[in-house]
Order: sequence, then C-alpha cells, then structure tokens
Amino acid sequence: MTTGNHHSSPATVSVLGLGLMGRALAHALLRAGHRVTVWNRTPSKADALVADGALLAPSAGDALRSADLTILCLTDDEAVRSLLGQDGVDLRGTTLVNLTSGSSAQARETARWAERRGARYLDGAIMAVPPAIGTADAVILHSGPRTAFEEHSPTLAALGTATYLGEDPGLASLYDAAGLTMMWSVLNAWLHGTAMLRTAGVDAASFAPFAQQIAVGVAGWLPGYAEQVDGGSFPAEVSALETDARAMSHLLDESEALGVSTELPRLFKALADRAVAAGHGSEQYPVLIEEFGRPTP
Ligand code: FVH
Repeated sequence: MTTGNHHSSPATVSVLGLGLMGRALAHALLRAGHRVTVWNRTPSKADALVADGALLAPSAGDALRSADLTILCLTDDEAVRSLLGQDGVDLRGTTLVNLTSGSSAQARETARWAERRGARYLDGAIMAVPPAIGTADAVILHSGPRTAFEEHSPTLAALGTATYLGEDPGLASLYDAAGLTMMWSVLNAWLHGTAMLRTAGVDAASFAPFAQQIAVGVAGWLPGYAEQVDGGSFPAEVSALETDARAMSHLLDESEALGVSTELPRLFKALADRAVAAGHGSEQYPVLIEEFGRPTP
C-alpha cells in the first residue's frame, strides 16, 4: 500500500459527473490551484464551480480532450461506459481515474474496455463523504497501472490521502467492500449489545465507551491473527474455538431470554459449529477463515 505525495504542481484535470461527490472533488482540485474542466449531464450543477473558476465543457468528449487527467464520478459503471462509449468520445491517450463505486469484476471489465480504446485506466474507491474531500481524512484507494498512479499522485493528493494498492484494477473495489464488511460488522455488533443492555435500562451512551474499548482491544489482535491466517496454522494460544462456541451458546440463550434479535449470535454459532464439526474445535478463532473462504452452504 503506497500513499501519494502532497507536492502538487498545477495540472489540467477534467471531472465528469458533478453529483454531490463530483462537485466536492472538482472544488478540491480548484482549491489546490489546478485548471479544472467539468462536464455534467445536467449542466446547471456546474454553476458554482464555474463561478469558482472551472471551465464548463460542452460535451464529455471536449472535457476529455482538454485534460492531462480525467476523473469520473458517476452513479455506477454502467453510466460510465454509456457516457464514454458515445460518439465523439475519443479515449486514445487519455488517463482516466474512475472513482465511481462498483464491484471488482466491473472495475476489471471497465479497465479492459477503456484500455482497448487506448486509455490508461486507474480504478478508485472513495472512503469518505463529500465534506471530507480535500482533507487527509478522505482516504481514496486506487488500483491499476503504477506508472499512471505515480505520475498523477501529486494531483490526486489534492482530493485526500491517495493510496495505491496494486496493478490489479479490481483491488480498490475489493478493499472498499472489505472495509464495508468491517464497518457494518462492528456497528451491528454494537447495536445488538445495545439492544441487550436497553432491556436493563442501560442507554446507548452508557454502553458506547465500553463497546469502544472492546472494539479497540479486538482490533489489536488482528496482526497476530493475520499471521495465523497467512501461515495456515491456528494453535490455540489464548482460547480454543470450542470454548468460544460455548460462549456463543450463552450469548444466544441470553438474547432469546431478553427478547432481542438472535440473528447475529445464530450466525456466529453456525459458523463456529461447522468448524468444530470439521475437527477444528481445539484450534484458535481465525481458523474460521476456512468457513468464510467458501460459498455459504
Ligand atoms: N456521496 C457519497 O458520500 C459517496 C461516498 C463514497 C463513494 N460514492 C460514490 O460516488 C459516486 C457518485 O456519488 P454521488 O454522491 O456524487 O451521486 P449523485 O449525487 O447521485 O450523482 C450522480 C452523478 O452521476 C451522473 N449520472 C448518472 N447517470 C448518468 C449517465 N447515464 N450519464 C451521465 N451522467 C450520469 C449524474 O448526472 P445528473 O443526474 O446530475 O445529470 C450525477 O452527476 C457513486 O458511485 C457513489 O457510490 C459517493
């Protein structure tokens, strides 16, 4: 994982797609002193940008022609390809950074599609909301040709913390999805714990600091557990999976008795029970990677 540098020299950048995110991207580029050309299907969304010094291109093809780098931020990849596939759009010699959300398979397909038309293509995933764009808090993941990232990282750094993941154009979307599963898992676990405590009159604010402590503690286990996953060996150094599976039964019973949702504990227990049944009960928790690494039975 490489982070782009912040020594930006002015470049000519086009931004195609001026929704909430595209406008934030274009404003950040203007603030960093770049020459910015914009295009949007609904041209009125460019008004504030034009007032701030952006040039409104009459067509997407014109915007592409005038730029060292073109950033795309549309609803989805289908919109990207329908826009770039129009007559009058010539991708030869262009460098595209597609920050539109999508799957890793779509990113690889769009990369091949764009490269066949003569473009250099970097895919990207924005791990931030529009107000954070232009600050270091806005982590933006990129994958695709390293040379293209390195050449344009000074410009991309104007948008946030530009991070390079590797040559496979699908990587940015994959990291995006992996980040989402982390985020929703933590939030759902917190909400389940909150629902249990509320039955005893404990409010969410009282539980939050304890929950945070647990989340931070568990986060600290990850590097050691990652070594076990990567090494394919799971000695029970602190706890065996069968011990955890018994604690999951308590969690399930408690949830049932309290009358709150049992969906999460049932999921935990089903995964652990399968691994125990497959003979992994005396190993450590990360052995569950084998359950996560295959399709749901
Ligand atoms: N907003 C956010 O916080 C998230 C953060 C994480 C990443 N996303 C992704 O960014 C993409 C754009 O999101 P957005 O919030 O800017 O979305 P909208 O405000 O709805 O703007 C959509 C723009 O796409 C244009 N568009 C849609 N279809 C077409 C098409 N067929 N041809 C040309 N342009 C098209 C639309 O144009 P218009 O409706 O204004 O004419 C907007 O410019 C998205 O992938 C998020 O997942 C943002």
